[in-house]
Amino acid sequence: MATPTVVLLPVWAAGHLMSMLDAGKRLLARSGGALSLTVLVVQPPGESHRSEVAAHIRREEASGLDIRFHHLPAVEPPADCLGIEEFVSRFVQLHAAHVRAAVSGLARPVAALVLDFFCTTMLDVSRELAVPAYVYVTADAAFCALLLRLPALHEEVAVEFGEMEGMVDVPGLPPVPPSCLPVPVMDKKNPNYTWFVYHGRRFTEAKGVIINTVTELERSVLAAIGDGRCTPGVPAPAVYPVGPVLSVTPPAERPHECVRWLDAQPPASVVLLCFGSMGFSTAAQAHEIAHGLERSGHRFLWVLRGPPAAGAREPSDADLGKLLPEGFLGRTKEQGLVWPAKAPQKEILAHAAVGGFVTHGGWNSILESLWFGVPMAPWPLYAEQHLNAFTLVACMGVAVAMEVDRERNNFVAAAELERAVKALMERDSEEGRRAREKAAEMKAACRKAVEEGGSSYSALGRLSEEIIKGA
Ligand code: UPG
Repeated sequence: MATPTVVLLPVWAAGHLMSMLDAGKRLLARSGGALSLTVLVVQPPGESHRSEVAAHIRREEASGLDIRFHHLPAVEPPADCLGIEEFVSRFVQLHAAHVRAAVSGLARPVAALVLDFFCTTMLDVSRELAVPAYVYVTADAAFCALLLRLPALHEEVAVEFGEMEGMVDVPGLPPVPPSCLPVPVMDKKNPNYTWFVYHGRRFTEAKGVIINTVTELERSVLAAIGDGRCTPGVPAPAVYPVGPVLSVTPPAERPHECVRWLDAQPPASVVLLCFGSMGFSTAAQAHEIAHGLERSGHRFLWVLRGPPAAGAREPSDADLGKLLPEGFLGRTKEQGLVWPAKAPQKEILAHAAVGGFVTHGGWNSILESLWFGVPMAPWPLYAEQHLNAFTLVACMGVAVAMEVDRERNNFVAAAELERAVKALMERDSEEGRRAREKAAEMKAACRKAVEEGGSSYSALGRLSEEIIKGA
């Protein structure tokens, strides 16, 4: 009989696609050849996404692993969407007939369907086809707990969360200040919010929830999900914390310019600033960052770029000159490097010269930082990043807090950045010392988790057995 296959349905954004593909590959390896992998590829809207996805697929196809890519027919994107969460959810929903046809037409027996958390509408397809379905959460368990809890919270909190009295109760987390909730949760009238409530409700219909996290990192919130405290009255979903799922590839043969620059810096002396796949570069904010860094006196590597969709061309020195204060690049020649394009973040975090990371707090960036034991100062911008910033400081203790003005487009003043960088980097800072120690502890925990006998290794084993049993 043909090897049963696990069908993955990822969304196309790099932070989702790569994470899910890697988790799938680990499952494949853990099954010892008992399972194969089929990836349903949604044709993403927009040329830049399409070529990025095509490049990932080419790389995976060359890997020689038992992975097949099944391209779904192109679908007209939904019109009149108010935000990205609504857009992604509706766009995926429009693929239902194609997903049904693809899954039912596969030559191999389908053992399970694994859906990105934005794809819960496809639980209907899995039910129709009687295929067990799992949800894959590319973010952390805290976010998963909030989503599971959201349908009930929606009933309990009559006003907007931003106007409520007191704190938000998410089992397994300390009381959450409403100002730390994810962006889509902050406006109940927005369809993005409605979609979050929808996905949270549907998570419990899945056979299990696979989370890219580590038990040792989020023990109490994982326990709260597992024992049903986040979903009273509904059977708790099985939880599989299988992280950190990161594709750490060997360094390039010819070291990247950023890495060569780091080679010349003392150990743990450089603060990295990098803001995810979308980048972040408004002129007003760039000025504040520049002043803050310069005044901090610490060495820095600043990845300064805007969203890739804004144009294929990365900013030139002349463009940078317009974004940065006059004379900044000249004055800080010895202190730092401003890199105006996508940088090899994992290689940079792996470098001994890096001692701290100012990050937008995307979950992949957080896991990469912890994998290399680098403490952080979170600067949340969008999606669930404000909640991540809260858990990094309040639960995990691996970061120093930085004051971000949510009312002003997440503005951080130069003086605040200077303070946070000093707190993060200076040897005699108590806050920094605690974050460094915790980050070192979590580095060890993350590495142990994926080794034989580790928590994530075992969770992946349980998942693989469960899927094989049902195949
Ligand atoms: N990266 C680089 N170089 C850069 C910028 C980014 O290599 O110059 C990489 C980085 O190493 C990481 C990825 O790009 O692997 C970025 O992933 P992540 O940190 O998760 O950020 P986003 O791409 O913004 O991720 C989206 C959401 C985020 C969420 C994540 C997972 O914005 O909030 O946690 O998806 O669901």
